[in-house]
Amino acid sequence: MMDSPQQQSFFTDVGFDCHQAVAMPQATVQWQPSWLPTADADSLLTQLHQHTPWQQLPISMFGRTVMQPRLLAWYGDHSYTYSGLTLQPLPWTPLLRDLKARVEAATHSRFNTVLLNLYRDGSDYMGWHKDDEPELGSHPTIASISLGASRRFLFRHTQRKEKREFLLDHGSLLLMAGETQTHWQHALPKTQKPMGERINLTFRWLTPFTGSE
Ligand SMILES: O=C(O)CCC(=O)C(=O)O
Ligand SMILES: [Mn+2]
Repeated sequence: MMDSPQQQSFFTDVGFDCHQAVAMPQATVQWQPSWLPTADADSLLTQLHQHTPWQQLPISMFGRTVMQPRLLAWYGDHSYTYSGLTLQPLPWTPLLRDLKARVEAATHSRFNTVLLNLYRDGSDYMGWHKDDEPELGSHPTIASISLGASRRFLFRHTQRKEKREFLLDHGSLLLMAGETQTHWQHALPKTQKPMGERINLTFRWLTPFTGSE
């Protein structure tokens, strides 16, 4: 389905590109700190904070059901199933559709869904995982935008003793592509430091099952 043309953008037209490659074996990662101009990042943070129907949802882990240590919202064209949970999509808002177009232009990729995570403070976190659900395909391209408090984001290789660390600042763009999800896990650890809110958006391309494969 084609996107409807945007009459007016929510964002400053700065024509940026995401091309700062990070040297990581068996991974394709690009990183652009302060990708969004501060005024755009500020406005996006305020609007998403206020207008998103944030939910705290349970997750199955090792046979137990616990609440996820963050709030989330799922938007786009398809439902998403992970760790025993199926998220039904909310319809694209003009703001998210506009941001998607910006991210697509900067990363030369296409996305049909976005996961929003709200980390209320330093005790909200995301544990070690790969984004390797079958609907994402074998080499998913995932574009991650961060807003609000800067948080540490870690990668660890699944075979080698290698780690990488990024400080995901307000307005930054991190792109994970190629074999990244095959060979590396990532996490957003807890912190005891006093920490404000952070919103993260991960744009993804999902190919839903047809049930006939
Ligand atoms: O909040 C982040 O930066 C990471 C989020 C993440 O890894 C995910 O939603 O799969
Ligand atoms: Mn992830």
